[in-house]
Amino acid sequence: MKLKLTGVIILLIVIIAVLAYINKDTLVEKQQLNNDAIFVVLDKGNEIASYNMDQIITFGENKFKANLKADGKESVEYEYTGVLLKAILEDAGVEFDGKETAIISAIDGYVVAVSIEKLMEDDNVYLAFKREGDWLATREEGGRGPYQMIIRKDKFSQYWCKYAYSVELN
Ligand SMILES: Nc1nc2c(c(=O)[nH]1)N[C@H]1C(S)=C(S)[C@@H](COP(=O)(O)O)O[C@H]1N2
Ligand SMILES: [Mo]
Repeated sequence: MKLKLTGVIILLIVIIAVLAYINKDTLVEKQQLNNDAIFVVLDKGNEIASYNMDQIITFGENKFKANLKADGKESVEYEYTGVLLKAILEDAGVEFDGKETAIISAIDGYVVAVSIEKLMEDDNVYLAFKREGDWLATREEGGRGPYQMIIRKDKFSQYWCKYAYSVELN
């Protein structure tokens, strides 16, 4: 009886160790996926700058709260980490004069337009990469990242852009 119990305990320890090992590998892979995630700035359809996650993070890891309203669900407030979208555009050296809208495009073909007036506001239009301290999962993983454009002051999130890939001023 005692021997049986010891056997079960050892088996459980082995299972836990294997699961921890597998999980460690997926964490490393996830980190890699996030590092490789690219966000591009376009001008008249041409790529003028491109950033990976390491470069995006150099614009600051700003924490802010915003309300995510998933379809058919109650809205939930989360703490996101991201950079102001305008900071990326300024770094890329885009011309703001005479432009009216920022067009954010996603890998699923979704496109969101944000007025330049809104884009230039303090603490509003972000490119987020973490939620509650964790990297945003990719579309393949069932997430909304690796980059998600978030309009912090919006009461609901229908004008946000999941899997954001590029921005262009028009
Ligand atoms: N890339 C992308 N972003 C998107 C959408 C989409 O289909 N693709 N849907 C929008 C809509 S209609 C809503 S309500 C919000 C929230 O969608 P979710 O519930 O899938 O998070 O994301 C917005 N951003
Ligand atoms: Mo929606």
